[in-house]
Parts: sequence; C-alpha cells; structure tokens
Amino acid sequence: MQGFPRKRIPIVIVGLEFAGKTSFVLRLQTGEFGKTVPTSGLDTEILEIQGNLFQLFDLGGHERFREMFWKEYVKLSQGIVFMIDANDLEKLDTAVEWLWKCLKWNPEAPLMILANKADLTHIELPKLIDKVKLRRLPHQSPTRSFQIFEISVKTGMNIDRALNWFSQKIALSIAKKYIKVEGIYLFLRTGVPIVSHLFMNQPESAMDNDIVPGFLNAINEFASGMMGSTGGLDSLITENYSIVMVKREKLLCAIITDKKSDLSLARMVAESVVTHLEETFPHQLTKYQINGKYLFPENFLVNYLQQEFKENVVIST
Ligand SMILES: Nc1nc2c(ncn2[C@@H]2O[C@H](COP(=O)(O)OP(=O)(O)OP(=O)(O)O)[C@@H](O)[C@H]2O)c(=O)[nH]1
Ligand SMILES: [Mg+2]
Repeated sequence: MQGFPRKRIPIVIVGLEFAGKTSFVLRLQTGEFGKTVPTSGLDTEILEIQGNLFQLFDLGGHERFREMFWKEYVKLSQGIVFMIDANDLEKLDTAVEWLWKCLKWNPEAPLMILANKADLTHIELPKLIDKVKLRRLPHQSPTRSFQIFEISVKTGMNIDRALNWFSQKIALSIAKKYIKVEGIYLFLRTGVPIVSHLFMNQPESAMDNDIVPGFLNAINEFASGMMGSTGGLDSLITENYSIVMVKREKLLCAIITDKKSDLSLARMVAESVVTHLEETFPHQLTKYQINGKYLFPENFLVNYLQQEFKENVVIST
C-alpha cells in the first residue's frame, strides 16, 4: 500500500532577472555552481532541507513574468526568498520596489533576502539594509521573521547558514511550536554564572523545592562533561518545569520552561542564544565584567528572544 505523499511546503524564490536564483536552486540540487539560462516562465523543484520537504518555485525575473504571475505564487507561498544582485546596484531601486510588493501580497511568510555575488563585490550590509528599508518591516508585519544574508552562489559562501535559518523559521511558522520561558541562565563553560533571568511568578518555595537542588549540580556536571561520554544528558525534567542545557565554545545556556513547552524548540532557542552571544561579544567575556559583575545591556536576552522567535517564545510574567 502506498503511503500518503509527504506534505510539501511551498516556497517562492523571486528577484529581478540575472540575480542568480536559478544558479542558487541548481547549487542546492547538485552542490555545485553550474551554467544556467534565463528562466522563461517558472521552474519548480522539490527539495529536502533539514528533514523538511519544500516545493520550490523559481520564478522568472524579467518584467513581463513579474507582472504576469509573481503575485499569485507569492501569495500562496509559506516562505519567500528574495534574491538581489549585489553587484548591480543600478537595479536596486526596482528590486526594492518589487520586494515591497511581495511583502504586501504576503504579510506572514518568513522572508530571507539574499544579497548575492559577494565574490564580485564588497557588500556593505548595513547600507543595503537601509536601502531595502528593512527596518520598516517590523511595523508592516510584526510577526514575520526576516533576515538578510550576504552570499555567493558561486563560491558557496554563507549558503548553509542561510538555509539553516530559513528552514528553521519555516518549520516554526508552520508548526506553531512554542515555549514558555520561565527562566534563562548563562554560564561560562567552566560553570561560572554570568547572567540569570527568572521570570516565573511562582512562590519561591515551589521553585526551591522543585528546581534548585538538582539545577546547579546538573549545570556543573554538564559543564564539566561528566554526564555521559559526549556531554550526555542535556535536559532535566522536574515536577513542574523542563530545563534544557546547551554549550558551545565559551558559553553554556540553560533555559527553564513550563512542562507544556516543546523541548526541541527550547534547545534550538538555547543554541541560538549562545551562538548569537559568542558572535556579538567575540572578545574575552571578562572584558564585559566590571567589579565582578557582567554588564550585558539591560534586557539584552529578552529583546533578542522576542525579536528572533516572535510568538514562538513566550516570556513568563
Ligand atoms: N560571479 C557570480 N555570478 C553569479 C553568481 N550567482 C549567479 N551568477 C551568474 O549570474 C547570472 C544569472 O544567473 P541566473 O541564476 O540564471 O539568474 P536568475 O535570477 O535565475 O535570472 P532569471 O531566470 O532571468 O530571473 C549567470 O551568469 C550566473 O552564472 C555568483 O554568486 N557569483
Ligand atoms: Mg532563473
């Protein structure tokens, strides 16, 4: 008996002619940069990225195709990739105009802007963000996830990073997974605590009895790699809470959620926090220490979580 075909998530890739859309799709399929011809009409491909099955619509970028059918495809898609030729800034105004049309047609779908051909030109991302008017986007659609990446389809630069981001965001926006964060802790890899936020409004005694006894021990063992051979156990389930722990090069993050929260999402969020912090504060973390206290901007973590994960992360109040 044949099973049901797996659900394919419709994704559209748009951008003016010659931006590199078909080259990008070709690279995703073959792993290589190959020759393309201008797309006449549209092509469609099925692609699997990180376990998600996508139906990708690669639309021709010439003006007549834009006018003819971009709107219908963009409207029906659950994710938008907009490609810009960063080596041809003369066409940027037209590209931006069409980008904003797409955003109006589809106010929800996650958006990934790819500034392509970084091998040919130095892309100044902050300037490009201004030109594309990206800072307006949260006002236009407050729940949409969006990100811009500088890439080169030719050399492969940043493509994995961009795809990871995109497939994660699509999966989230479709699955409507969520976590309720009751607390978030950051430690140096050695186990030294540097940031702690507790949002839960439980009576302190409940917290004391439930979490505290096992928590610090678990962190300590996790930090020193004592739990199992490969870092081992990375979550802790108590009567009322779940705790996941993630570590990278310098930092360790523990997120405390309520019991209904999705643990795989909690882990993804914790990973994203440590990666983001290690990239944002690349220097020795001791530099951010004054009088024995770590000075991260106020609400740094909360803002980051809200901006990056929107309604998928609820901060307990
Ligand atoms: N140097 C360089 N050239 C690229 C890159 N990506 C694509 N190109 C070239 O740009 C040209 C256009 O690429 P396509 O992928 O056909 O462009 P498209 O966006 O699909 O164009 P339409 O189908 O007409 O909308 C081709 O000559 C590609 O080889 C890149 O990262 N670097
Ligand atoms: Mg094409």
